[in-house]
Amino acid sequence: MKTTRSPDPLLSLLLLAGLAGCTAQAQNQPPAPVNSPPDAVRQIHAADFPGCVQNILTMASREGIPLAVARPALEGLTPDQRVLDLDARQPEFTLTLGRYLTNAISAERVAKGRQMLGQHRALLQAVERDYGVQPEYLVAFWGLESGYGTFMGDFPVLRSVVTLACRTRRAQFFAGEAVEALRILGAQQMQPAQLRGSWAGAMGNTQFMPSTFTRFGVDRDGDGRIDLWRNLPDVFGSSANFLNKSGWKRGQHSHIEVTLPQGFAYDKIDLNEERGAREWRALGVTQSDGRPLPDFADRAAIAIPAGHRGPAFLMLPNFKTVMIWNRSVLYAISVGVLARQIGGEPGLLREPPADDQPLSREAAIDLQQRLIRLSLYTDEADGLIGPKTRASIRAFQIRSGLIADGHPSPETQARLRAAAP
Ligand SMILES: [Ca+2]
Repeated sequence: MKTTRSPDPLLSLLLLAGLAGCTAQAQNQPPAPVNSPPDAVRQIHAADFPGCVQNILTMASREGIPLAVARPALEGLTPDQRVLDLDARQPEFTLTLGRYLTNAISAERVAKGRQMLGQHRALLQAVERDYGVQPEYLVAFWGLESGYGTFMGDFPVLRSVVTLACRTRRAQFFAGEAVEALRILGAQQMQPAQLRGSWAGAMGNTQFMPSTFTRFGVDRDGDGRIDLWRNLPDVFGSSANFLNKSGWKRGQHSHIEVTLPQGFAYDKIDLNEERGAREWRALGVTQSDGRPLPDFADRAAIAIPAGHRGPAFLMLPNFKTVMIWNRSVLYAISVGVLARQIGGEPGLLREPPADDQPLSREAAIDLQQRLIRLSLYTDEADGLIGPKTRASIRAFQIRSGLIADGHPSPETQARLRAAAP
């Protein structure tokens, strides 16, 4: 999660980025919910703000956090209106792959990433030996999350997550985060004012939520504290530990850029359409530089987030691990593309089409309503381009003689407007 107060444009755009209903809000959510008594959670919203804070204090106490830590930290806490304003900002656009990558991966970010890789090589290689995560991937996460430590957020995290717990619908998640923030204060002997992060509670160089910190944080330099703000051994060790525990496969990339042959059957492209290397090879899929697909373990799906005119990505097992970090396909593509470039490879061999425009919520609703008029879409026109909408677009493309990639390209939108005026 990110603060939108940062100078980096990616931060605000990340909040708006969505594919298949995924947003950066999911970042670093723990695989399992924090173990809290559900009755306390249900009661959280029933009370006014001080009462809600009192409920969190009760939860923290049940979770074994000393009252001597929790009570002074929560005393007199008031809601942070800036946090509520930022939380109320709804996604206005579905970002295009091209726009997302432009914001995530600048030439400067690649250059600085290569510089950081050289500068911290010995440390990164030691972390790789212990956790199996390649140095260029750790640097890529670092670059995307905080611009290599240049924007980590300056909100007091405890106040942010208490505000979100007591004043939004995600009470359960953020109350758990508040308890974990209190646990950090006790274990790390920190003052609430020292625990700084994004408006939504993500902290330090790789923007860990409090629960991610307490579950996966590592004191790698052995000074007795986990410092994700200033200590790079702790930052890299903790990030690699998270990825390792989330299933990272040692030494493997997260994606391969691939080329699909002329006349490819695009109905085989879906996040759930997983095939083995031999099957994809038999369908004519190659690496984008023309070499045959290498063997890979398990099965993998292909993503074409900019349609058939844009790049195609074979999503290897580590792609799924990146999506545990942040459940956005575009984020996961960005991590892999940036990591490969930091590692010395060129960028994408196929650029996203330049004429693809971000789809506003209104334009997406309009598109869905036209599909409804053609009896190709039966769900509610909600302005979210998910799997059902893409399947409907695909059906329209088939009956219009277009390549059926399910992508709302400018041509597909124009043909749809003509067919359903
Ligand atoms: Ca340490």
